[in-house]
Amino acid sequence: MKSDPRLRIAIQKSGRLAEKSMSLFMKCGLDFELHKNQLLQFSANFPIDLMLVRDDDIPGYVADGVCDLGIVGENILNEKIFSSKDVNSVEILSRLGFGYCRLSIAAPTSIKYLGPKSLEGLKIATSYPSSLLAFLNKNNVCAEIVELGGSVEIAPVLELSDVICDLVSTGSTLKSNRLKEVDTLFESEACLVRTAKPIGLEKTILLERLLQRIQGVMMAGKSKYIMMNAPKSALVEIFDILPGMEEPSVVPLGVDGLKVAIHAVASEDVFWETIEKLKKAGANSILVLPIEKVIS
Ligand code: PRT
Ligand code: ZN
Repeated sequence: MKSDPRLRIAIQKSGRLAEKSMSLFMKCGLDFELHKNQLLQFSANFPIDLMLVRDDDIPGYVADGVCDLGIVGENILNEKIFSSKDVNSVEILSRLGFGYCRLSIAAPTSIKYLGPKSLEGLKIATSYPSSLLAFLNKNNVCAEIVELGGSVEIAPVLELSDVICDLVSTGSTLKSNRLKEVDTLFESEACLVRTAKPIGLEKTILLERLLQRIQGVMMAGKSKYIMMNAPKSALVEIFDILPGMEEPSVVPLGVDGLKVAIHAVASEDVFWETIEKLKKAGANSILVLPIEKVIS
C-alpha cells in the first residue's frame, strides 16, 4: 500500500542556525517528539520529517532531492551551489530573518586597501574558496587562495596569508585579531530552499500549506497590535506617527464622541520613541501587544 507523502526538510543539527530553524517549525504549529541522536525527527501532526545534519551538507541533500526543503545560510548556498555548475539545482523560497552575517575581506592595518585590485598577488586565507574565486574573477584580480577549515582569522599572524576572507557578524572576532574589514563579497541570512527536482502534486500542496504558515509566523514576528485612546482631533497626527499601520479601527468613546479608541496592526515593531510621540500627540492608555499569527 502506498504511504502518504511527507516533506523532508534538512536543518542544521547543532550550531548557530539549529535552534531558530527548529523554533520556526514549532511556531508553525508542528509538534515533534524529539529523539536524541536521531537523524530524522517526525512530526506527529503535520506530514513533515526534519533531517538534522551539518549545515555544509544541506545544499547537497536538497540539490539531489534527498530532502525536498532545507534551511541554510546564503553563504553556504553561494559556496556550494551558486558558484558551481549546479546553480539551478536549488531555489530560494524565502529569506527567514535570522543568521545574519556577511562574507568579507579583512586585512591587517598595515595593508592599504583601495579596492579589490589591492588584493593582486596577495595570499588570501578562507573557508569559502569558490565564493572568493568568483569575486576575484569578477574583479580581474589574480591572488593565491589558501583554503582553511576554520580559525581563518589567525592566518595572517601565522604568516599563512596576507589577508583573509571570512564571515563577519558583530566584527568582534576581527577586532580581537587586529584585522579590519575592508570589503564585503555578499550579505547572508538563513533561507528556506527547495529542490529543483519535481516533488509531485501532493507534496506541492503540503509545501504551499507550510509556506503560508511560515509567512504568517514571519509577518507576526514583525507586527504589533496597538491600542490607545486619543482626542478625535489628534487622529491625523497619530496616523502619521504609527509605523506601517493598516486599516485602523476608530471607535467613539462616551456620548460627545470627542475621544476615540484606536485599534490597529502596525506592520513594523513599535519603538519607545514612537510611543513617546503618540503620548505627545495626546494619546493615552497605550497598549502594544505581540501578534502570534497573521493570515491574510
Ligand atoms: O557543524 P556545522 O557545520 O553544522 O556548523 P558550522 O560550525 O559550520 O556553522 P555555525 O553553526 O558556526 O554557523 C552556521 C551558520 O550561521 C553559518 O553558515 C552562517 O550562515 C550563520 N552565521 C551567522 C555565522 C555567523 N553569523 C558568524 N559570526 N557563521 C559563523 N560565524 C563565525 C565567523 O566564521 C567568525 O569566526 O563567527 C565569527 C565572527 O563573528 P563575529 O560576531 O565576531 O563577527
Ligand atoms: Zn558547517
